Amino acid sequence: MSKISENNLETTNSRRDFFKKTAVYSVSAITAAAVLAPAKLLADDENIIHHVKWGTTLGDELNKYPYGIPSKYEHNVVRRTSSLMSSAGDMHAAVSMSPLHELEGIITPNGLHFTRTHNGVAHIDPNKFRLMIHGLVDKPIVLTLDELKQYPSESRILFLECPANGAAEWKGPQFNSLQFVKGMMSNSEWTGVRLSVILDDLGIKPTAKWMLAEGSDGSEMSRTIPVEKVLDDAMIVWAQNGEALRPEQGYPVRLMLPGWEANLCIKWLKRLEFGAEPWYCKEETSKYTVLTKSGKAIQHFYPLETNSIITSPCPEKPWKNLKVGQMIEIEGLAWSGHGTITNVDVSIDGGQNYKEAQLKGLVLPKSWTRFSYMHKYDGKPLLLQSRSVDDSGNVQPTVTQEKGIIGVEGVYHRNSIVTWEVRADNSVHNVQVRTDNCPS
Ligand SMILES: Nc1nc2c(c(=O)[nH]1)N[C@H]1C(S)=C(S)[C@@H](COP(=O)(O)O)O[C@H]1N2
Ligand SMILES: [Mo]
Repeated sequence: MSKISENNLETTNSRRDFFKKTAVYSVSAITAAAVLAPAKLLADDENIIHHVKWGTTLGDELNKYPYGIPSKYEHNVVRRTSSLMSSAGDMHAAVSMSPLHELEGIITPNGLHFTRTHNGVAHIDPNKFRLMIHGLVDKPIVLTLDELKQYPSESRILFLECPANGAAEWKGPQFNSLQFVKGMMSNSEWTGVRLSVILDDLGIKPTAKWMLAEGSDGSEMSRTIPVEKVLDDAMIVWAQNGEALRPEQGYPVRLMLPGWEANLCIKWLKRLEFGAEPWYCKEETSKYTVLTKSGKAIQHFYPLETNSIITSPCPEKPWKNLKVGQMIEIEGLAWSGHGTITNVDVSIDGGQNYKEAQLKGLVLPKSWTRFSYMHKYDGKPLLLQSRSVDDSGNVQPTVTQEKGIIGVEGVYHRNSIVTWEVRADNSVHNVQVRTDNCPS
C-alpha cells in the first residue's frame, strides 16, 4: 500500500465502523397473503368476449429476427441519458442509465446495461485484438483473443456500479426518477478467466505491488489496482449473460473487479503492466477520490459500500388502482462491494420504524439481491425507505450520517438511504429525510 492509502486507511475504516451494526436479526417467514381484491368480470370487455386480431391472422415468419428483439410494446424500456450527464453536451463522454424500474429478478439484459464512456463506444476487430501483460512478471506476453480464451473459464454473477451513481443527490433531490437517481449500475453473469490463473503461468515478481490496466479506446482509460485484489478475485471477461460482451461493455474483453468501482473495470482492455508503485493516473487523482468534510480526500477507495433502493413503487412506477386493505409488494435491490447482503429493512414512515424485508431468489456476494416487503395499503401517504446490512456488518447510512462525514460536496460512493414519498394520489416523489439539523 502506498503512503496515501495508509494515511487514509483510518478514515476509510472509521467510515465503515461508523455504520457497523451489532444487532442480530431473526429470519422471518414468507408471508402468504391474499393480494388482489376479487376481480370484476366485465360483460362488455372486448378483450375477453371477442377473438383478438392475433388469434385470427398469421404471425411473423419464424426467422424474421434471427437475433430476437423485445416486443414492440416494450419500446419504452430503454437506457436513458441526459446532456447534463455528459462532458459539455458531448455524448461521446457521457453516461446512459439503466431502467431499473422495468427490471425483474437480478439480471440486467445486455441491451439495458448502463454505459459510461469517455471517448464513445469503440468497435474492436477481435482478430486484431492483442492483450499485453508485462512489467514485473517473469514471462511478459502478448495474447490473442483465442489464446486468452484457452484459459479455463469461470462465470460469476456480479454487479457493476459507477462510483458516481447518484452523485447529483448530495445537494438534495435532483431527479424525480429511479433511472436517473440510481441507474448507473447493472448486474450480469460475467464469464472469463481469473487473473490469478494467468499469473500462475507468467509468474509475478515479489516486488510487483500494483497493476496498471489500460483501455484501447480513444480515452485510453487507465487505473492502477493493488496486486492483492488482482490475485484475490479479479477477472478478464469476454462474455456477459451467455453471449460476447456488447461493444458498449468493452468487446472483446474488459477487466472485472468484483464489488469495486466500475471505473476500475477497464473496457476494451489492451495492456496490463505490473509495477512497484501506483501510476497515479488522471482517474485516480483528479477523479474518483472521495473528498471528506475535513477537506482531506480519500484516495484508493475501491469497494462500493452496502446499498439498497426500492424499485417498486418508484417515481416511474407508482401503484395504480389500489384499494384500502389490499396487500401490496414493496420490492427493491440491495448490494454490497464488501460481500453478501444479510438483511434489508423497510420503513414506511421515513426511517422512524423499520421492519425486516425478505430476500428473494439468489443471494450472492457482490451481486444484486432482490428484496420484498408486503404492505397493507391503508390509503395514507408513506415515506418509503430501505436499509441494507452486509455480512461484514456494514449498515447503509442515513443521509444525515453520510453528510456528517463527507459533507455536501461529495461526488463518489454515495450509499445513503433513499426516500420515496408516496402521496395520497399514489404518485411517488424523490425526497430526502434528515434526522438532525445537518447543513443543506
Ligand atoms: N476503456 C475504458 N474503460 C472504461 C471506461 C472508459 O471510458 N473507457 N469507463 C469506465 C467507467 S467510469 C465506468 S463507470 C465503467 C462503465 O462500464 P459499463 O459502460 O460497461 O457500464 O467502465 C469503466 N471502464
Ligand atoms: Mo464511472
